[in-house]
Amino acid sequence: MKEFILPELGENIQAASVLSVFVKQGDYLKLEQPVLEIETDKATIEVPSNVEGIIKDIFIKDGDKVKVGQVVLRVEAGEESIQQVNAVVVETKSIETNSVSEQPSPSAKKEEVVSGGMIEFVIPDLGENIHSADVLKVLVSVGDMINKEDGVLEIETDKATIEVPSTVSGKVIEVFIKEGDKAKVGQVVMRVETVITSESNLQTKEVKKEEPKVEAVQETKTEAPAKVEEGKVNPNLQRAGFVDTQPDILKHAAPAAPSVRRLARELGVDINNVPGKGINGRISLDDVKAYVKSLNENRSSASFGSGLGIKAETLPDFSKFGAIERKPMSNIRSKTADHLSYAWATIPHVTQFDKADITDLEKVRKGLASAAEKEGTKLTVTSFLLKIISEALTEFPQFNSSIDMERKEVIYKDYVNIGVAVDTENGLIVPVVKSVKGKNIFQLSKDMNELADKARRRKIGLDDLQGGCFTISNLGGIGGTYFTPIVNSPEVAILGVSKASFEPIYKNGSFEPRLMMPLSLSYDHRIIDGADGIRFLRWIIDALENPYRFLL
Ligand code: CAO
Repeated sequence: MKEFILPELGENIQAASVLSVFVKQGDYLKLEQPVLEIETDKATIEVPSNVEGIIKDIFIKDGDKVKVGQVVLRVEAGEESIQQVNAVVVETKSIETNSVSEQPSPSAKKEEVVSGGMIEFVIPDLGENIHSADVLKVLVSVGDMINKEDGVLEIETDKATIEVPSTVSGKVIEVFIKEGDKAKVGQVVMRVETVITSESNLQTKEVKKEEPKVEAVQETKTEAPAKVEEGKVNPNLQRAGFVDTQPDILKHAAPAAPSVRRLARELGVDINNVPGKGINGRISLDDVKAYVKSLNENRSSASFGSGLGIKAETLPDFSKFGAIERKPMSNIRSKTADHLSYAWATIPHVTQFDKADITDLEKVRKGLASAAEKEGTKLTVTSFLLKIISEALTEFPQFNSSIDMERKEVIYKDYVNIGVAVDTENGLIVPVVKSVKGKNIFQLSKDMNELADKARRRKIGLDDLQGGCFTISNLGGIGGTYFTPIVNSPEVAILGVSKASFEPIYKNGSFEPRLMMPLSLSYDHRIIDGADGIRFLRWIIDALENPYRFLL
């Protein structure tokens, strides 16, 4: 038996709090394997083992205070351990032989059960149409003990960099490939002196249940230690010992190299939750990093409402200054707060201001009033804007796009759906008028009024709120001059419309009273440049100022 005691932790540090115990009774503990995570006054430290063997007793648990020199755990190591491990292997071998000879099953035949068998590990199938790859790194050397799923090579195909995991456990006897080589699928990478395959482990367990043959163990005990030097732990057998002593975490472990597990542990993520993108779901360092990144993104976007992922400042006690009343935020308000905070924080906004002379448009609108009435609707400035903007989006496709920064791609849309901000008693709602492109101005007006009505009566469906390409926010029915609308992410632009009013405009050598409507176009500067911004806005203004030409 060997004891693992808490080592010196540094000057003046006599004790620490145990944050996590990584091992449990029955685990096979390896040298350097992390045993504890502890917290001292100065830091959080992972304490590695300096003993090796099967853990028999653990004397501390999470939350304990542990002192330097205190016994943490006891392992059965050295001779005792070897013998126990040998017994497992020998027993395995003898029973295996029995069972195969008595009942030759197909699965038994394909076993490479015995320790000491040689196996060649070849480059596995790398996917459709991939026949070879460049070897970036060889992760094993002659003499290494490797486990199934340990990384053997890092290779680069046309499509990705992949870590190739071992399908065998054992000692590496020869390596035939080196860094910089071009390796072909099926090419021999290394020769391994095998220990026990996972299939054989399963079979062994089954057979052992039926026939716990003690004599067989003793009878063959002399054969198996052939590979063990006296007094020394045969690494092959240590691995074999994992048959029954391997910690659960390794038995059902997600496929990942120790370095990858270490990184996951250091970053505080459960490796079993990390989606592996390698062969057979193998997890690479990049997969762990990508997973942590996605967690962070989700975390910060989840807290946008409370301040963009930045720690919120503590609010003062307002009641010190006068009477107050606290009311819960409505669902719409809280969702709007989150969404707008996200858009504001992630989109580099530019807002371009200009004015449209809608004097003639107003004449057209009034001229079409009775026709609109016959159609069962009423035309407003917003109806015209819907029609004009649908054409503008076709003319300027970058305004009808979304950005995928993860993949560094721009998504261009062939369809045109336009959201219209509606002021309701319950807050701002943006229903989306669908398939604007094919519809005439009366139909658009009808659609918009129905949606606005539904929104105000709280009858809007989820589908009515989705799929927008661009948003119009018209505050002109209420008032105001200019404002800076926030782009309705993942769209890339929004048109703010303010109240039209008569202004003296210098035209044909004299001032004329013209109905001028202020426009504020906000856009995402990542995809739209300033020049395009003003071109787009001027195109809309030109259409508003020449309604006959536009409508015809
Ligand atoms: N300048 C001058 N007059 C305007 C105008 C403008 N920019 N916009 C609308 N009008 C006129 C209309 O033409 C209509 O005139 P008539 O009474 O002569 O027919 C009148 O004002 C009322 O229009 P409306 O507001 O009822 O209809 P609309 O189709 O123009 O707008 C809607 C519909 C849903 C956009 C509007 O009702 C609304 O809710 N606006 C608020 C949007 C909002 O809250 N935006 C802020 C988002 S960010 O916080």
